[in-house]
Amino acid sequence: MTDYTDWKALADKEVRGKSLDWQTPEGITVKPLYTAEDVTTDPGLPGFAPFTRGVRASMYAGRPWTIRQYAGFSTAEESNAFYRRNLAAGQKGLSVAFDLATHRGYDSDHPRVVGDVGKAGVAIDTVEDMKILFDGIPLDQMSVSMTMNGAVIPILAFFIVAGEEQGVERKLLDGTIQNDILKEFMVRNTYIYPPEPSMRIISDIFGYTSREMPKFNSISISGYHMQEAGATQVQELAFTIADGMEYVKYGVASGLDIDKFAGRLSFFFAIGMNFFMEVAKLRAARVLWHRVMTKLGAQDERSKMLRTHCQTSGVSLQEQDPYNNVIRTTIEAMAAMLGGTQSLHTNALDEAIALPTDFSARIARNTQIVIQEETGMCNVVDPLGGSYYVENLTQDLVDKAWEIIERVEAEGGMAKAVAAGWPKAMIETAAAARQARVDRAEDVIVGVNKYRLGTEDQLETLEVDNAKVREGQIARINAVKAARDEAACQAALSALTEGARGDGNLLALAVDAARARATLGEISAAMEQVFGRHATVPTPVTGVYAAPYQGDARWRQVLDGVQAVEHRLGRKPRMLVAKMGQDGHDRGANVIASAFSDMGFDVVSGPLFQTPEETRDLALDKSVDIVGASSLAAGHKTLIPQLISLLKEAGRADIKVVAGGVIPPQDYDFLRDAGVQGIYGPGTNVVECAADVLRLLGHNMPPLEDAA
Ligand code: MLC
Ligand code: 5AD
Repeated sequence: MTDYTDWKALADKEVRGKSLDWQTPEGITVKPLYTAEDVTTDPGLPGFAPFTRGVRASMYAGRPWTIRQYAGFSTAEESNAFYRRNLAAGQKGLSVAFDLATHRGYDSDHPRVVGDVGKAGVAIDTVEDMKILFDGIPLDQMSVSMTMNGAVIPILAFFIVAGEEQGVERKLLDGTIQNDILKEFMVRNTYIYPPEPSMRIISDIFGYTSREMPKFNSISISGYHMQEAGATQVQELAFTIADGMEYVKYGVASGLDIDKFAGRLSFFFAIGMNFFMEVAKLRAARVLWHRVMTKLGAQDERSKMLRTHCQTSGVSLQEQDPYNNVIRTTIEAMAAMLGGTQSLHTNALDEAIALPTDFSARIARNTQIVIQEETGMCNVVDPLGGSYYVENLTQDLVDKAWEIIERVEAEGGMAKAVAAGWPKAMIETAAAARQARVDRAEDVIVGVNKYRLGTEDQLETLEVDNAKVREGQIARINAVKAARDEAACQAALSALTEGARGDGNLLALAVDAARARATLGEISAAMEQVFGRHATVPTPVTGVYAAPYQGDARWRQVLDGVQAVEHRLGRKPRMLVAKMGQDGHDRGANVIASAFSDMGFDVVSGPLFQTPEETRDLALDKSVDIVGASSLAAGHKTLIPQLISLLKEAGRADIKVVAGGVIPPQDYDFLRDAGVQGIYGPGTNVVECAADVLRLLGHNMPPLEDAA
């Protein structure tokens, strides 16, 4: 009988003793071979605790996962038409993407949101918009997910009232609200209120929905955005489960019976390119949730069952050679279904540049339909169950995540950990390390740092005319305000403010205000009067990006360049990393701030959510040489030219402005004409970006070829 030792000897001979172990960013050593000896736990059977192999006995053989594509742009009319076309073509559930003005509790006529209306999602200001969004879509038959966290009270209230006015009873409303604020403070940044009132809002929603809306999933506890921000799979897993624990504790502390609401908690994970790790992550998540819910005293097995939505990873998709994205998304979709997801969004191939078009949305949707209807993959439950590697990884992930969860618990739970800031710092450290591995081509990305094309074809992308959407929204807000019973509306808003001051159920009070045609901005403001608005200052990590570059010739050239500029100026070159508008995606801005400060720049990390005027003031106040505007939510054509004009008016046309982020190549000429001096899209090597900035600052930077 041959055994592992025989295999090891043979393999060593084949590779002449070279180690074949793979160190993953999670700190897991993956071996080249797994055997029965590596499996120490029995995964049990699907449909039974701890649900390692799936939450349903029959899984997809009984009913495939829900094809639920996240979408929304421009107006309610346009998004409604897009939903209907998608449903007719085989999509099974809806998932609404709101614009950033809506997320942050501002009506479309608010001066802070000029660049954001209708851009990254659909603009919703009143119940009337919500009714149009679901026109012809029966809310008792179609399950609807809504990604809303900041303005969760008005949006859920509008949804309930839209249902009511469609003739659908609350108890029949089926769907999910994201309602996960802890990860907003950590990574996604669409918070409105400070943490404490935000947590109360969640308990109020649990209370209301568990009483009134038994089919509705009251939260979607999300790790997705953590992975997008750079978290490793272990971090994503641990912090998501720990967030879930925190919500359950708050719910119980507010007087709810755990088994009355826990069965309607749901989850949301990202599925990236590390295929087996992602499969194992979903299995590990179910084991962990079963463990923590047992610990928290749940009795009903349904309360301990982790049901999840997944989305393939946006950050894994590239602007360069974008048809490769179809391949990536297919692999990720397979990992999600082999991990046992309940619902799935597959990203579109134009992800890195714009929102999906009808064409790219069709390919994305069909990726799932082909798996479900052509491959036979759904006919067997958990086909990877019993794989030595997958079972071993599942256990490893459970153990590694548990260590972090125990740390969170020892420090008093996730709300405290988030306030202390260490989970965010841990994720940003992982993000900076990943960026360095990509820039050094240690982590290969086909078409970006290897096999890059000489010339790229341009994709046709979706463009939203936000000025036009805004005008239309303002007209509708004014019409709603003109037609409503003003006294009744103001009374409902005052009652909401009083409820916020006391302990009224905020959702119940907001439903009254929504019926009285209060706007989203008014409902948000009624609570803001009591709760205030939350703000944070970015604190980028240092030293992580630089570490692997020690001894690198190009790195040295850039450091020398920075020093030469410093010598000339008599101080370090100073750059403001600016985030304007309601775009809270800050991974890129934080990575740039970290890397540039590692290279010797004096970096000013601007706060999130600035107006162009505020950015100008900061640039002047700190006397920066250059402003790097980071834009990932399509506000670039409005906000960056405004900033340049304001700097000119202030007599500081010498301050250079560059732009980075999700910017379609079609917009480059427009931005250059407006005075933008450098544009750095997705896939930019950060060291080369710095080299370019040094050129702008007058340094005679040698080309990359000379660094060898
Ligand atoms: C399922 N069912 C079965 C079955 N499989 N019944 C018998 N046999 C089987 N094999 C039943 C279920 O029990 C359920 O009924 C019903 O069918 C629906 O199945 P489900 O599995 O619950 O699916 P679904 O309704 O799609 O719900 C999935 C979910 C939910 C629980 C994960 O929360 C959800 O849809 N989440 C989506 C979240 C989302 O889209 N987020 C987008 C984020 S984008 P019953 O009666 O038991 O309920 C984002 C990006 C950004 O965040 O940053 O902006
Ligand atoms: N429509 C479609 N997909 C969207 N995403 C974000 N906004 C939209 C939208 N309006 C997707 C992208 C992004 C992820 C967070 O969600 O894939 O990376």
